[in-house]
Amino acid sequence: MQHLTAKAKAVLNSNFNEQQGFTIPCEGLYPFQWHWDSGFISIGFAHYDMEKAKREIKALLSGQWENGFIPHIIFHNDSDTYFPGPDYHQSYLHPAAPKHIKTTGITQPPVLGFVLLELYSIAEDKDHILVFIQEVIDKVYKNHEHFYTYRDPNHEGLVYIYHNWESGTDNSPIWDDIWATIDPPKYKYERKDTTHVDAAQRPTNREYDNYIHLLEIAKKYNYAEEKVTQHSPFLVQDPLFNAILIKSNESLIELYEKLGDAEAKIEMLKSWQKKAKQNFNDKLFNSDLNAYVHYDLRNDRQLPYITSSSFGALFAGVATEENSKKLINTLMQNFVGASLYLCASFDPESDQFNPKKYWRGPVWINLNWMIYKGLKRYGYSEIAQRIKSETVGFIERYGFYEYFDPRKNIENAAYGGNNFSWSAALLIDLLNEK
Ligand code: 2M8
Repeated sequence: MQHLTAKAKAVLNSNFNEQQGFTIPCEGLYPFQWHWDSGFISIGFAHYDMEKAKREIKALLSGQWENGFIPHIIFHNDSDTYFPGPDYHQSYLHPAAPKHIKTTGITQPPVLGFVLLELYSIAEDKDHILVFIQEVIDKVYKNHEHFYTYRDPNHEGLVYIYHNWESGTDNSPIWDDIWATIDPPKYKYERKDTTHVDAAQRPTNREYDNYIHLLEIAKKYNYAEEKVTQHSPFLVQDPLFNAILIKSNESLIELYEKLGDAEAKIEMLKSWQKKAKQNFNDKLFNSDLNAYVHYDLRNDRQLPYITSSSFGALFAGVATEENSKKLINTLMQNFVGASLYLCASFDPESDQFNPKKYWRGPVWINLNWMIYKGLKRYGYSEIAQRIKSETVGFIERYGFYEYFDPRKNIENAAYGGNNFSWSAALLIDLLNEK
């Protein structure tokens, strides 16, 4: 296994931009700094190069907007291998966007809170890492404050996303129900992703029209959050996004308690947590499916599908005892019972399950990592060990790919980009657990 860790480090090191201090997810396909990728990447670095782990986070925060918003991509560099790039997004339309650097105007799952706690746990010199955490923690707090101020119009403690790219699970079949409510124009643009990866493993052109359409709406209103709330056809309370926010709230509380002198912030975080945990269970649990599901706030309905995002509730510790048991049964029946490796990104029992296509079925290492931690948290050690060894198994067999086919006995089960950073980073974490 030491050999595998060494290979993982080589992947991360070669994707690290020494001059600007950030790591690309994957050469060619994703040539900039992505928000949740960087969080996971930083955890990998923390095991062997804490300075890089810190630089990664600082580089991400250098793109934070004045109002606390943290964008989904920070464009430290130029590149013509990706669409849509910095010139398309035009973050300058919003007055709070930084002047010194270009970013997008949409966000991604807020991983930084729990990432800081992971860094603390991994660090040997706790005092030293606390100095760094003290330096950045208020920025992360401000980001959470931004979510609860602008993305929770009904004050439920559950925040919405307004773009599928904000979820991180880009072309999940979940979004098909939203696409059915809109009819975007056929835009003219040149996709780059399908020049790097087989188009059969990526979203369709029509799906890209939807993605661009949502960005066009946000740009039309200069990324003003209140306007997006009024006008976007896509307003979704995503169980993974919210679970990550809740997990990060919990981590911030723990860290502020260590740092001291932050009572007001701790109180505020606790009050967000209380409301969030209640409504997460009341509103997002679907008792027919026995799983947490997405809620379409624009059309006031649950989107009744089981995805790997459903299991984020375990990672966050937000599932009640009763719901957690039902959720585990669902995992055992639909995902394990289907004789697949863990964990398919979409319900293998559904007609819309596609084991080869991006977020419509393949296994993703970051989701497996969170589900592994969640299973351990709830005391399901046997199934936790299984997901861990299957995760390592994929990488051992095929290398550091972006996503994998969950079916057993498939000849080539590795898809998307190769030398993919979070696959390497989280493998390092799994193999070097403390
Ligand atoms: C994928 O998303 C980007 C858009 O953000 C894309 O397809 O162009 C997703 O897998 C996302 O979760 C990930 O953060 C990003 C970079 O790895 O790629």
